[in-house]
Amino acid sequence: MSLKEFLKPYWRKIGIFILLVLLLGIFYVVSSDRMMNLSCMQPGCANPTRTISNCSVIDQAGEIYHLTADIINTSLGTSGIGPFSGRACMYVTAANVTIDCQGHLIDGVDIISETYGVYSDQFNTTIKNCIFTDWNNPIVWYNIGDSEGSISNVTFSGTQNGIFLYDVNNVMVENITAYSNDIALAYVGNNITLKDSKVYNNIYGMNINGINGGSVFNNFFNNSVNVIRITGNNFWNTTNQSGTRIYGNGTQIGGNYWGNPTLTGYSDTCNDTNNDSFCDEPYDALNGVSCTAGVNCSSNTDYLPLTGAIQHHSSILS
Ligand SMILES: [Ca+2]
Ligand SMILES: [Ca+2]
Repeated sequence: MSLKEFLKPYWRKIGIFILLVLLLGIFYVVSSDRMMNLSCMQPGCANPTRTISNCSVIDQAGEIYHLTADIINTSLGTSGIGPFSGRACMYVTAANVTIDCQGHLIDGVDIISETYGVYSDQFNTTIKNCIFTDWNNPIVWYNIGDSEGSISNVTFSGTQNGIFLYDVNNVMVENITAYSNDIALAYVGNNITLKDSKVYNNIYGMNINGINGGSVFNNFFNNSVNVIRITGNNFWNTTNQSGTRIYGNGTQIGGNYWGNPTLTGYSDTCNDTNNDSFCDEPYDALNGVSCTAGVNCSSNTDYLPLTGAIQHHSSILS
């Protein structure tokens, strides 16, 4: 009897066995890939990374983009990418992406109307370690709703309208350095936090419109007008707690340092009779005056304005 004849009664079973093995193999490949994706939601997982060295469409969801070179005098005009006549250097079209400039510069050509360093209308964009100059807006996030995104360690100057978040909620903005802009920060949205930032020598520091539940604390403001407009109800201090002040003496953090270029800002001149390096009276950020808690403070009051600076402001201005 040949082998073929011997196996003949079993062909059907062998076929089914091979089919099962194939199906199991496919299931294994699909499930392991799925597990990798799921595990990437855990802390410490390394998301896929890629490098970019020029203006780009950021279109791979979940990926980290590392900028590896300065982008100088990038001329966009109508040949750029993104919305509004294509005037974005980086145009984010996918969710959950990170742009890490690694300290590199994204520089435009003077201030041309409607030019953007980074434009995103996507969920959970992260922008960090970037320097922007010469844009209408260094960063625009537009019509995202719930964002859950963050902007950190970003410096920008020589821009017209600064960081602009429009109809964007739940954003963390921290460790920002903004100077020599017309407006540094403009928001329309809820639950946007600004902390640990230096906002100075701008014409206007902040323009907060239609926002509620925002938190603004441990920032240094030193602008011609620190807050041009506020609507809604927002927190202008965190609880009195130990921490590193953005500026001045003191081991406790709380509210913001309210300076101005002539050294006559509220934090520059307020009373601190108990020497705790907080102004003795709250600062009503809406009306730009001191107020008495429980009596005449608006719903936009810094109850722990910082004071106790020992240096001239020039020590913090870079
Ligand atoms: Ca330039
Ligand atoms: Ca005090």
